[in-house]
Amino acid sequence: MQPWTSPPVPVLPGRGPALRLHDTATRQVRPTKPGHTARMYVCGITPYDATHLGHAATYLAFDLVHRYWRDAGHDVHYVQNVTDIDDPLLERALRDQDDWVVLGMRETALFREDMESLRVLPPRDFVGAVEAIGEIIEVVGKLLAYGAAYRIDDPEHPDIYFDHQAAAHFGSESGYDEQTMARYSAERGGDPERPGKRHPLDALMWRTAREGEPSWDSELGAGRPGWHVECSAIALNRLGTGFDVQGGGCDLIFPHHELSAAHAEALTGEYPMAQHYVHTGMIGLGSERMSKSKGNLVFVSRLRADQVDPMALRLALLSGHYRTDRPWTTRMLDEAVGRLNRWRQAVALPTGVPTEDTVRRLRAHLADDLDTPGALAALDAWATETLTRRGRDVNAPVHLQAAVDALLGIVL
Ligand code: 5CA
Ligand code: ZN
Repeated sequence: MQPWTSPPVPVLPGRGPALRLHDTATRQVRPTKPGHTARMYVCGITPYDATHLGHAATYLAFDLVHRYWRDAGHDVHYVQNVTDIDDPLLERALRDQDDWVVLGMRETALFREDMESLRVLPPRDFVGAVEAIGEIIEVVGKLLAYGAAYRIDDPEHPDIYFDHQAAAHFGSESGYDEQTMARYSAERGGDPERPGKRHPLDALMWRTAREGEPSWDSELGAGRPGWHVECSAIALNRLGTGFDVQGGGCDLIFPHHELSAAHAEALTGEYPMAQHYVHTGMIGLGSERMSKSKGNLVFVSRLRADQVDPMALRLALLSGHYRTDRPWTTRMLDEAVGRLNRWRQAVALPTGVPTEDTVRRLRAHLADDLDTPGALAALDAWATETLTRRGRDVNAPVHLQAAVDALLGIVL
């Protein structure tokens, strides 16, 4: 798919420390150690509805990773998928008497616009499941041949499932016990009760054609792909195994990322698929998590239509730490507008206090598992000082603007 257009990114003098991120698999904040090319895969949208603030917060967190690595001199190979064929898309299309292809295209186009408005750097590869069907078929075929996948004993629908015991490290990504896995599998798109499976946690890889559903002909028989194998195939074919970061919201820890990693292990014989599994907290509305299935959504596009400054929205979503579950409130937006105004007033002055120390602190906070509250506080301090005592550095306003743009993606 065509990704969106990249905003320009200023190049800053100097470097910060190595980026440390929390890894779900080891439950530790550990340094990332990318080579010249840093490799990141982030799970993309299922385009049956518009981008809400939860999605936006998640992609903003990984945008900071992208930006930090670039600032550290890395070339970043960023891959993101679009789950443009899956049950929720088909269900929504049926409900609204829409064509599922058109629905997916429309919501993906809106997502691109939303990401562009928020100045999120685009992935190098933006890949729809439909355009990756051939790759997915190949992966499923190999896993069948290796005995890591099997057809269930159902003459009408002999779907193909992954034998989760084929991956020696199954369970190591989430660290969940079997009971927790069973619960999440039932809640998050799995089918533990499906008769004919060898084990309730085995995951669908290829769903044979059903009346009224789209399907693709293949040597596996006509059908459509399961969800987890989509991300394994798309990631491995572009990044190889052992890539630096696998990302997404914490709702994807299990089963999605566990199974994607297990598919990769069974396929390549190598472990781990990713050096860091990085998960964002959930944005809520009121007391509930914002989710398409609950319908309690605030859309980025709606706020844009209401003339909300996307930079204020970006700042509001970055004001909390990415790993904390946090509710969205209009107060967050009001505070971000106030903060942005102060910063803009400060950089509009002809001189300011020198920025070296502020930029050093900004980088240090970001390197510390994306401590955005700390990073914003460092910038607040610079703005307050500049507004009260002005400072004499004629380059300070321009330098600060460049740093805030490059590292936080905010244009003042
Ligand atoms: N297509 C799959 C991933 S392969 C999917 O989960 N799509 S999604 O549209 O449901 O979500 C897109 C991304 O937003 C995922 O990384 C998901 O974890 C994240 N996300 C969804 N809801 C929230 C929320 N309330 N807060 C933060 N992130 C969220
Ligand atoms: Zn995914």
